[in-house]
Amino acid sequence: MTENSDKGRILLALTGWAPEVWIEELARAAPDRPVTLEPDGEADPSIAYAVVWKQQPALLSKLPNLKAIFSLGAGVDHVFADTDLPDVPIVRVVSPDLTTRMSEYVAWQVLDHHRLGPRYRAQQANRIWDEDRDQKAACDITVGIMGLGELGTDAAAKLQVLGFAVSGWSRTEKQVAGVTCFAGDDGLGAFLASADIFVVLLPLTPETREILDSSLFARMSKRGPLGAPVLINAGRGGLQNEADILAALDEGLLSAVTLDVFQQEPLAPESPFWTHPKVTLTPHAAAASVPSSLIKPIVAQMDAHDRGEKLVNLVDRKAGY
Ligand code: NDP
Ligand code: OXD
Repeated sequence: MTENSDKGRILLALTGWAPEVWIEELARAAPDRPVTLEPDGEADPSIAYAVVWKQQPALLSKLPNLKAIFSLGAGVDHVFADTDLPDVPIVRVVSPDLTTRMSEYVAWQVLDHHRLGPRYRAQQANRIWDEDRDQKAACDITVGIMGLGELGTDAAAKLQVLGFAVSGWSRTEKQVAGVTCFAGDDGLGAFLASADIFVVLLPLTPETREILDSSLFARMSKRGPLGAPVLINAGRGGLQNEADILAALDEGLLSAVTLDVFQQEPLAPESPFWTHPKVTLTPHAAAASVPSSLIKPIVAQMDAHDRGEKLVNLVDRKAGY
């Protein structure tokens, strides 16, 4: 990893992910762009681009010739956790592979709650044969999606194919086929009253931090066929107030939750979420970033940028996503 290149080097900065497969994929896609692996590369003038998942703070701002930062996640809160960021464009992941994986996860979890998966698994564990003869139809259930972006709109389309009614909530006004759309603070109350199962696909920003709290749960509809609402959070752990979720489950304000993301990851062994009977959890596994799907488009963007073309999937720094 010492050779030079006219195109400049790529800094690969990863926390918690094994680097080998990313290095291999970069070498395949960009043989003319040598890779430096963090923590090497400090202040290296030959580094042109950074490809990051939770980079070390204050590293990128020291690179004098950095042209852009590529996030290996769709979410970019991990990039902004570094408060000393250079003023270069930030590009995030928008990928059919990642989107498909997320919609699979959403469909899986919505169907699991709808078809009483947690209840029947508990019955199986206790050898109880007890069919619920009142199983609702999908069309009797409204799924409310918080975040109608790349992931939310695809999930909305696929849930409709399964027969669910879908509503959605976004920051700005949107029109999404077949979806009853609400936006902003003004639309939040009506949105919360509109659904039975809530799927959270929001980015973590200063506006959305701990938005999933007792006051929000109290505003969710309890008139639907499921009684108390179900919450599925595959966005970010920072969106949720975890003590409030546990209290809401115990008080019956929520009937069940699926959580893929947590305030602290990995989840601490002593967390009550592991064993709570109304909690289904997965280890931030809803939609993985896969090197063979993501690296080629990232390198294509580097090449396009070097030719003077516009970058796409840019992060809006002011909005924070
Ligand atoms: P997008 O940026 O495409 O969409 C974000 C959506 O959230 C938009 O509809 C946006 O509104 C809305 N939003 C943002 N801020 C607010 C707010 N304050 N109030 C209401 N709505 C708001 O993101 P993606 O769909 O690509 O990804 C969403 C998130 O999913 C990521 O940020 C990441 O955190 C998470 N994720 C989790 C994964 C996992 O494995 N668990 C994998 C991949 C992503 P508007 O349309 O008006 O801009
Ligand atoms: C992402 C993630 O943001 O994997 O893409 O969480």
